[in-house]
Amino acid sequence: MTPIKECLINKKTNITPIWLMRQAGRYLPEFREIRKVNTNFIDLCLNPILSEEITLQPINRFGFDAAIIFSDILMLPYGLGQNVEFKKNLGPNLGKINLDNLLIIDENEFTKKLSPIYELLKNLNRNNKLKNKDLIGFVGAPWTLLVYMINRLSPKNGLSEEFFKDLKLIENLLMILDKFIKIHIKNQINSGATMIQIFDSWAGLIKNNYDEYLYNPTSSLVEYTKSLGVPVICFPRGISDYTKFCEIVKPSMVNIDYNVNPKTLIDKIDVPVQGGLDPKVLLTDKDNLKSEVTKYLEVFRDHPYVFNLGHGILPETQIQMVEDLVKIVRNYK
Ligand code: 1CP
Repeated sequence: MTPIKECLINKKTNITPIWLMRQAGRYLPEFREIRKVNTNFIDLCLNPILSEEITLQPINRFGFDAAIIFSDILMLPYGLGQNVEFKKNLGPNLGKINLDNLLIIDENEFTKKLSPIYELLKNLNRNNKLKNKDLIGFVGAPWTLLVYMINRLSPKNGLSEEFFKDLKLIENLLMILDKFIKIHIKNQINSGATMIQIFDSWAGLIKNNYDEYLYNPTSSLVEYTKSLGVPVICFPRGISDYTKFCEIVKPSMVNIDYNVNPKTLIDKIDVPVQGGLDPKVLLTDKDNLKSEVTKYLEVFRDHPYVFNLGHGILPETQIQMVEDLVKIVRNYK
């Protein structure tokens, strides 16, 4: 059994498994090399040879306990026919949506468009490089995908009133997303994903209507993934009440963000926990890293815990700090 599965199933806590969100990415010189000559990000995600190489880069370097496939949450709107581009210094830039087209897209067409992602998973399973490690597939949560699909840009500066002006569109999109996110989850599992993570990176922007935008749509995906016999990790970044979230949504494990105080959470949470460390700590020094990492390890000493960050690793992170991090976690007794 993989270390993370042991942690989830046997609640064994004497070793702490580790992997990092965005571990395959811009902080790695070997990733930047590939990226330099592959300027179209979507094409890179649809290239199973290169995306396999990128997925394995952090595994080969650091020996993490899980590989997360190199892909993006915005491949789903791409699969639905929405134009998706990544622009330098701007981030994602999506095209206008056409609801009539979205309502008639069928499962086969969608699966065909995203087939290189499923091929990537099959190839990773074939080459045995992930012995005793999990292979994590992922999706964006309905709310976060809705935000990108309607806003068409990163909502870094928040959402305007304008965003909610067409409630019928929101309702229809949530229905379409529930259907196609499930198809994407099923396809990833059938191709060899041993775990699914649901990224709700913009959950913190939900101000009311938690049932409609957070609890109901996420519960539907969690229930579905569990029915396929695969554990599901939720990352509802920025919400104020992780305890309530876990009680309602019942994920196999929850990834906390760096604003959560682990000390106050620990007494109120029953599910296994992942993550928490502020990625900015990796931009400081080794002594500070050690004391911050140890805080999490101590608090979760008797609780099933997978080491990870409270959001993705930052592009400016030094390799040495990641090496030190892995050592600190591995040597903790
Ligand atoms: O070179 C580059 O400029 C590309 C940077 C990059 C990378 C490496 C993007 C653009 N996406 C990815 C890969 C990626 N994205 C992975 C696989 C790699 C890994 O995790 O090891 C995953 C899981 C994601 C997930 C993702 N994409 C999320 C959820 C996690 C999070 O960080 O909150 C989100 C919000 C996206 C959208 C996205 N993709 C890329 C950008 C710049 C953004 C937008 C971020 C924003 O709105 O500010």
